[in-house]
Amino acid sequence: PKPVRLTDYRPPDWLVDTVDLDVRLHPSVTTVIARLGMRPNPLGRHGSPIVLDGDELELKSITLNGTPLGGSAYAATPSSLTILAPPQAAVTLQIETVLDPSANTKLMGLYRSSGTYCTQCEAEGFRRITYFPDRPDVLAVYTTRIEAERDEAPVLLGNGNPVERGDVEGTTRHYAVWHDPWPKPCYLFALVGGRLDGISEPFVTATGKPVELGIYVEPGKADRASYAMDALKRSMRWDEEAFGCEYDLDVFNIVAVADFNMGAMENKGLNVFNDKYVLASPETATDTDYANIEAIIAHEYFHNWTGNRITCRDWFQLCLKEGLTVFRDQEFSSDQRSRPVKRIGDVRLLKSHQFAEDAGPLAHPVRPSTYREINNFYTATVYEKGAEVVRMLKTLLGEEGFRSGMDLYFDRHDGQAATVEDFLTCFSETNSVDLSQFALWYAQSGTPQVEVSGHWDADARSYRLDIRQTLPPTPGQPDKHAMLFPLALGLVGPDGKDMPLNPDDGTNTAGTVLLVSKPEQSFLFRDVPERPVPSINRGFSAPVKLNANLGTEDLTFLARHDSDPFNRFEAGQTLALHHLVSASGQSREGIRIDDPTALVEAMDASLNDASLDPAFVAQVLSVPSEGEVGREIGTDVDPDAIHAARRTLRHTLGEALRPTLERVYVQHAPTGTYSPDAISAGRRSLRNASLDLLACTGGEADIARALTHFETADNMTDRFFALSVLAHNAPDVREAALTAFHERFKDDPLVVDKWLALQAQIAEPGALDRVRELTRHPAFSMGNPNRVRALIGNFATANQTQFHRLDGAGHTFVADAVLELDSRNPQVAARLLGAFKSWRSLEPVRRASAERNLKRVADKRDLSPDVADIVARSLG
Ligand code: HT7
Ligand code: ZN
Repeated sequence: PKPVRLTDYRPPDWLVDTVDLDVRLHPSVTTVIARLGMRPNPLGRHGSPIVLDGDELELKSITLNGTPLGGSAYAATPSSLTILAPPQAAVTLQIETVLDPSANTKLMGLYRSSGTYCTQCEAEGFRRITYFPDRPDVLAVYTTRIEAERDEAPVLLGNGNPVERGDVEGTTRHYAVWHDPWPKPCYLFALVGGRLDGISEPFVTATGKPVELGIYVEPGKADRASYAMDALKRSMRWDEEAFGCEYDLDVFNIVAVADFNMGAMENKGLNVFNDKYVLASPETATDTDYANIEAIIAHEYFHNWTGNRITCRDWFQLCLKEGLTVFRDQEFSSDQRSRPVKRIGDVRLLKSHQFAEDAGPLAHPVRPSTYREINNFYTATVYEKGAEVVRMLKTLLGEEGFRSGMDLYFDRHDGQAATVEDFLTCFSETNSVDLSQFALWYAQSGTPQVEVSGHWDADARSYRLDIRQTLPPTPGQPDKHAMLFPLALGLVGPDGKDMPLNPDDGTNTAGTVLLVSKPEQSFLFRDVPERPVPSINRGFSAPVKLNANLGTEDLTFLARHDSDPFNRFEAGQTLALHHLVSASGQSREGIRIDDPTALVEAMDASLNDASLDPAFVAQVLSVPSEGEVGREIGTDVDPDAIHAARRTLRHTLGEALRPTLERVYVQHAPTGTYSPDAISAGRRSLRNASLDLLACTGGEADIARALTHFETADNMTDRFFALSVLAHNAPDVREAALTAFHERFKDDPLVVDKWLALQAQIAEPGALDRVRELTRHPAFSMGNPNRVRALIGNFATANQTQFHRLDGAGHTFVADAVLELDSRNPQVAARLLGAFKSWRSLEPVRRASAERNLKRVADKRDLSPDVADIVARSLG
């Protein structure tokens, strides 16, 4: 397909005011009759034909203003329908099409998941249901009649409010009518029909309006939906309190389905979820699952305002809803749980996914300027970096300044399809600031590299920070401008306390936040009587790669004393990173920290500090990922060397910290029945991190402890964590434990996914054979995205040594899987291919094998646009 460019945007020529749909569900021949109330757009080109999008549709009939259209009045293909010479006035266009939901393996449009009819329309799936101007700036009011066999689909759900339901006389069929009064783009359309169990609860909004909340799941699983319901109610209340956003319909429904391309979808009043992000019980879900459910339920709910009431003008503006909504869900989770621990987790995710994306051939701006396949832009850059940009805006403007801009945005753009410029204008207006340089964050790709060096002048009692920013070249962007970003700063005195900051006149700060805007800039502080250690980019105030030039001593000091929890954590990570880079024999900087004593002491200090949150200490104990070490090394990366260095370091930590870890393990033993709350989860995470480091030593007693932990666990968090410790560290007991786990949970696909994922991650030469074998296991199916992600996705993204095997067999296996998946589900195939994104940084032998396999994929005839786009950019 031809590239779509942001600069080519034109308003639609025709608008749609109303959509009346009549959907007659049938497993293989579903009929859709769409009645569209349309009119010429005064802002469009006068006299233009009506051009509608379609995809794999079979047209049955068309009428215009009640009159059937003859063959010469329109041109129809499976991918478009053009009404050639429509009157230039309001018209009613009625179109009848048929489609086959059971044959829909792409899981876009209307499909069947385990016998349940459901839809996925974002980004361009509505055109697979009926011919329509499938673009987000066409907003219409929808009324949907859904009809089905009563037995097959007793539950019939649509957008908006229920209006009517009944039996179709003289048949075994019934129907339901739903009306959504809020104009919306077609990507927010949804319907569901199936045999589902549900739970419901009432909610009363801040202004006293009652709302009936419903969560629908597969029969027999309703008892696993209560945590999601609780998270939904907390989200609704939080959005009222934090942003003044109240819900606006009589009902809000969530449906969990087993086959879903992504995590969930924010359809108006009818969110559809991957069941992985709804279903939870202590026996089947881990603490991480609970936290993800809470976050994703919140995220989709928050879209009701940031995405639905105010939507995107075009798909280039995707970050307008996604980045902003991720920021909002992060804030929600921070308020529900520990803010510092949430921040650490979010930054870890950002670094592992987004920094990796920014450093490779798939790098793109938060708001791309061109795309060939929009499905490939639901990325860490649009979502996570997009959220960081909103976070920086808040840091720059302050709590009140940020809220005033948000208030204006909600007020001014309600009911509209908006742009990033519209969003930023609200903040510049309410705060009287020029945000034009800040806007570069939306346009320039790549992670800024920030070099900072500090100089204390004992005589002048002053401290100067010299800052240099560079932005590396990225695809299509060889040269960059300097960015504007907030760099939160502390100067930590020898007593471990923050010194007062006295910026020199002319030093550009807002409180303790430096405003960095030039390629090179210095900041001067007066009245600094002793040499401080600078704590820079506190709370990760800017999404940059920081090099603060701090030595081991200063980093150890910060790891023990920094009052900013994020930087206290980060100092330990930097120590570990330096060690791992040099221990893997790949240091290019000449930094050598072969002796991890400083790191051991810093970790020991945190383990012994009773004032620290256990969840925080658990984070302190985890060393940077193999991917992060590889990125630090940059070129000629040898995953085996990194893996070995990491394994050795963890072994060393386990031995060196043994007495403390053993005590912490005992101290944090469970005290009562399982509860997923943050405090209990934090205790479990520290206990499990201790178990893990001890077991890394391979000691007999340590493995026996892990086995007991596995066998006696009363919840999935502990059971699965112990299983994973055994799988990675105890080859002798691994198989028996894996078999016992499978035997116990074999009827639960979401738990079987954990079992598949774990085996895919074992960093041993047998992993590929094991994964191959598991693709033939009855539990595995190429048709279910969760299964594919669990087994093949984890092999490709979370098993660096085996995916990047020296003999190239890992690459060949994943490329083969991509080719097989491509004709079935291009979106899932394209995402899997994204695992090759860092291939250019590998050492030559592995790099050659990755390139060979990418070229093999590229050479396949009739590749989907999704895979063709990823492979072309990866090789480009
Ligand atoms: N807005 C939703 C994105 C989404 C999606 C995109 C493409 C293909 C399938 C999809 N399912 C959901 C989810 C979200 O970010 O909130
Ligand atoms: Zn979203």
